[in-house]
Amino acid sequence: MNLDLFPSHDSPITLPMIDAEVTYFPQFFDHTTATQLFEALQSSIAWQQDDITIFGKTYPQPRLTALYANNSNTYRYSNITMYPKTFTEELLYIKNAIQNASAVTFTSCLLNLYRDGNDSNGWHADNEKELGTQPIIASVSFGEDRWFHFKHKTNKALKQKILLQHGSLLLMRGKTQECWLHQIPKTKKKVGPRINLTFRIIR
Ligand SMILES: O=C(O)CCC(=O)C(=O)O
Repeated sequence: MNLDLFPSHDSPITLPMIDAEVTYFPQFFDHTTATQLFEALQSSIAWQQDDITIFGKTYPQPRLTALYANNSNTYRYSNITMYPKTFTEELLYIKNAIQNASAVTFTSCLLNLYRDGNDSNGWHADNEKELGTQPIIASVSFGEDRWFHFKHKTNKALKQKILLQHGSLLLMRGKTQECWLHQIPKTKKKVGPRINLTFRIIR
């Protein structure tokens, strides 16, 4: 199965995936609000570029990142330890909006800034032990549209991809992180910056 989703309407879409619970809200924030939030985040967030070590080789991470939270819990992945800063006004506004929609209270937000089509996020699952079992991840996108790919961990025939649009929300729950990997691939298309926020519960 390889259904490419390119939503053209505003109501939530449940992605047709087994072993997963993924819902996409194309226009969670309206265009004007999303643009204001994108611009505010681009300038107010303390963006950093870390080195990552994969299979013993060290590279600059192909995007900028930041971690914000309402506790001091760190987040470790790919040999990086991130230390959170306190939520900003804009982050609290976004967090409240997604908490109202999802009925989940998040502690932390990992942000990614993809500067252009060369920036990417390789295949992974959000399954670090500090996220607990069956983590709920609320992923908000602002700026340039980018494709988000899923592949099933054991059944190679199962794939899915969805275009993450300006102002959208993607909610991942249940067995999604246990059974699927996801990525934001590089693109050869000339694209501008995109900011992604993944709200999580980090204990
Ligand atoms: O940029 C995205 O939409 C994905 C971000 C992501 O997978 C992550 O931060 O773990």
